[in-house]
Amino acid sequence: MITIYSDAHALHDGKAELHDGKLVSSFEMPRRAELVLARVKEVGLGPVSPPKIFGLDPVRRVHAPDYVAFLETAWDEWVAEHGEHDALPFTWIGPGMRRVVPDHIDGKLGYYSFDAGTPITAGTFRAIRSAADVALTGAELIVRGERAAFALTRPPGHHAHRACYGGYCFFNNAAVAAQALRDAGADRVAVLDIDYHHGNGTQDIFYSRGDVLFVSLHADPVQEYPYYLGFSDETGEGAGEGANANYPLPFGTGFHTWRAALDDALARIAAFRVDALVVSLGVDTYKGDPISRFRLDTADYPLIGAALAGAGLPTLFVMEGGYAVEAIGVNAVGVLQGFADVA
Ligand code: 6XA
Ligand code: ZN
Repeated sequence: MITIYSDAHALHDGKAELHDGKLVSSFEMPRRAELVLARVKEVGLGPVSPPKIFGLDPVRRVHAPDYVAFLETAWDEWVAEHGEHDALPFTWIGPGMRRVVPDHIDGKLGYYSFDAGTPITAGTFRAIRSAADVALTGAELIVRGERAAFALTRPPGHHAHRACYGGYCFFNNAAVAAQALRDAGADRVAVLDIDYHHGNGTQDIFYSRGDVLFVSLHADPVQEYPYYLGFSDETGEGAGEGANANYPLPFGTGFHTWRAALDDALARIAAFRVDALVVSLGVDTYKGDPISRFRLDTADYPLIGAALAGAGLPTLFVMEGGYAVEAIGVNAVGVLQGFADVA
């Protein structure tokens, strides 16, 4: 299986995030992707290739032009106002307030975001542009007939909405890739999100569309971030009715329960008859993850990969979360090895 990787991800290197009422070191760090890459090489998963440059047009297929333009200049606007430290929002639009884009960068940060855990740094825009290119390069491999590819994206993407960032995510790499697959001729595509957190951004981007099925297994939003989306009664709307499925699972979920939900999700994907599958691959379901509360073990990840291969679909893996850095490589690549062993 080919891995697409660029070290441009390291240009996004946040110092701190608001966590449990304190500013703490960012969980989402460059070392995550470096360790996944090291494991890809260690086990000989396959070749590692740099991304092609696609530019921002394919990004704007799922993100609003004003949002992309905001991200492009946000750091410079922040530095002009506050100096060269990470940009974090501190206020958001509450009920009864007006949705008008402010002139001031502090207002813009709140307007285009939904949390205080996602710093914008000097190199963020270059990193997220590169991550989108990594996902698009992986999608192109699938279009050209590869059975599978691994887009080693960082920062992650699945929390990013059409015009809103949060949850360490700016451009929704999986959504950009799914849209690129559609634009290259796939009639129907599925995005299966197995990260611990609900992929609220991906769901929202495709919610009223019948051509992209979104299915997500995640911690129940009554208990866990992102709290305000990811419930089981969210089934899509309009043309997208029936093309969205959520499997919220309680704190403490172990592999037996998780696997049963995966089998149900895969049956749903089979019934939808898609031409390609995008997997939002988060391994923050791991029992040792510092910000998560599922109980999956390292030995479970190859079994997940094997189950995914059983769907028999051209499959693009797009990296999302996972913060137990000493285990992230073994767990993420374990899924890919499990897939490759069966496919
Ligand atoms: C709040 C938690 C962010 C979750 C990021 C993640 N700071 N999403 O892993 O999949
Ligand atoms: Zn996550």
